[in-house]
Amino acid sequence: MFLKGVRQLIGPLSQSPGRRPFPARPSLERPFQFSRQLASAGTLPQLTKDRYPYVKRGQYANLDHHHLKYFKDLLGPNRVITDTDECQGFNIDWIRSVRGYSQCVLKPKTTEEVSSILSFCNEHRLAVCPQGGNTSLVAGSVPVFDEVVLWTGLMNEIIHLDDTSGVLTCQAGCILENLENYVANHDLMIPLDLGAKGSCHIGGNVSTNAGGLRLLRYGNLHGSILGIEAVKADGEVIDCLNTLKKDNTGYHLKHLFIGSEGTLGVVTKVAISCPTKPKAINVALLGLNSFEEVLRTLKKAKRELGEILSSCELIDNLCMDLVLKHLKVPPPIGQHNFYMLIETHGSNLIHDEEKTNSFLENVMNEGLALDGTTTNEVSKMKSIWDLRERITEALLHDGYIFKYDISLPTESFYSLVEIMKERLGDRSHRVCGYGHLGDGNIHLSISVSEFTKEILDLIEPYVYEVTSKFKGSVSAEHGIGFRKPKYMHYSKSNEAIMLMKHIKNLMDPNGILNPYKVLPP
Ligand code: FAD
Ligand code: 2HG
Ligand code: ZN
Repeated sequence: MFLKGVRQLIGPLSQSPGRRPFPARPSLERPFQFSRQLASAGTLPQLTKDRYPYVKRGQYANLDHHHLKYFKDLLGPNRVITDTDECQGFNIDWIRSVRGYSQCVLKPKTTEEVSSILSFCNEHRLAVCPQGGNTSLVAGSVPVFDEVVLWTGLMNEIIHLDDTSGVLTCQAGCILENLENYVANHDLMIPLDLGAKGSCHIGGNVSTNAGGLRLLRYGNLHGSILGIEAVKADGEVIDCLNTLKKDNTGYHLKHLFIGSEGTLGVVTKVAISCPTKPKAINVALLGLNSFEEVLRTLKKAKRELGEILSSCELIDNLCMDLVLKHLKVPPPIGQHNFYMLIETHGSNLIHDEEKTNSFLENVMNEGLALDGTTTNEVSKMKSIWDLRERITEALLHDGYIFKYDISLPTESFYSLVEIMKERLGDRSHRVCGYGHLGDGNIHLSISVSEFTKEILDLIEPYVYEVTSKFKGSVSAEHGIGFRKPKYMHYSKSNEAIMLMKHIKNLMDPNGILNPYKVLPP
């Protein structure tokens, strides 16, 4: 449905084969095999140990043939990967910014196998890097040195769906998009959606407390994950696989595993509460001149769309130019400094459509938006969403990318982009911003021709100092991973960091789980 007087989308925007296919993780049918080949193709990123020489390997054992024999006896030869080429894809991150040199990838299928692996590694002081879809944007999912990779991709069983309560129980290695398709057949939806959903695993999502495109409406995983089963570093299985909405029996241990990025345990099963699938979805794309107008439009969207607002995203002109060029599609509306993508989820198509159209009419009449289009046709909504979701992929074609995933008070949301633009001048290709405006979460991206220490030093820690001055968070949704431990103090007190270290020592006294990640040294 298009609004009278508003520029309309003519035909499909994009001939791209689907919503998911970004280069390193494109195929739903064979998400793993294809991605690993691509991850290891082309020029290799510098080894992490050389690029970051100040990070020293811990006192862990070196893998030997006794260890390998144990793993092969446990899993069989086909689920223990030692071939250097095959291991490569597990050693390199999605944006190809780091590279470990693990010589061993383990592919368990059951909780019991994970338990045996961890118990053995703990006893023999072998460091372990848990890995799901390897879409981490903070280099959390790949080894820094030679940690054994524990890949969850074969733990992909859906265990149970209660279609009355909406609770889905599954193994941690299920691909998010597969879960979404599964529950959609039962008129339910997964309360989490992100551009990497064709590759990322639900266990990875839980371990990073992933946010995504509709957090504004459906909240974060601390709310929707009802239960977790996880294996501690010593192999002990912690069964908190609760499926009840309400359960106040003591400490909620599940929260320790949500967002701890594989440093406290390996998540093996999850129970997630799935809302009813919306019957009506509408999408609007607006073009605006200034950030001030963006803020006023956001406020209006919250007031006027109220209970049906499901997403409110921002794209700046530099990101839009890049993604249009990359997708090879014509611009859906005229060129503007800012674009807002607004989506509604509701149960009455006519009512929601009227509401969305009248919202667009109002913001245009008031001169807040200069241009805009609305639609509820599936292919057109997908084309609009592609413009937002595929920016990460488009940026990969713009050189080496420094990424910052920052929470800021909404009024300062775009300031960081402007400040960094000014600081870097012509030393960068592009300093651009996009992200989850409705949640105050900006993705600042800086592209340069190649990584250099000089440019890194110009950006960091300055970018985090500015974030801290604005009282923002240095990680809104991607986590801390390998990239940010030394900057955590910009967002957390010393006392809070010390308590985290105590919890880590209690749960993983030998520090075998995902070392060099999350906690500052
Ligand atoms: P991995 O990358 O494999 O691992 C992530 C971390 O979790 C690592 O520290 C790893 O050790 C740990 N881990 C993985 N599985 C387990 C397990 N079973 N038990 C314990 N630890 C485990 N993130 C967002 O929050 N919002 C977005 O909108 C978003 N969009 C993205 C779009 C693109 C194109 C890409 C490439 C990434 C995006 N991300 C986003 C980042 C990423 O997809 C998320 O962090 C995702 O949750 C990671 O899932 P994964 O299975 O790939 O985990
Ligand atoms: C998104 O919102 C993701 O698209 C990725 O969180 C952000 O590429 C990024 O920096
Ligand atoms: Zn995001």
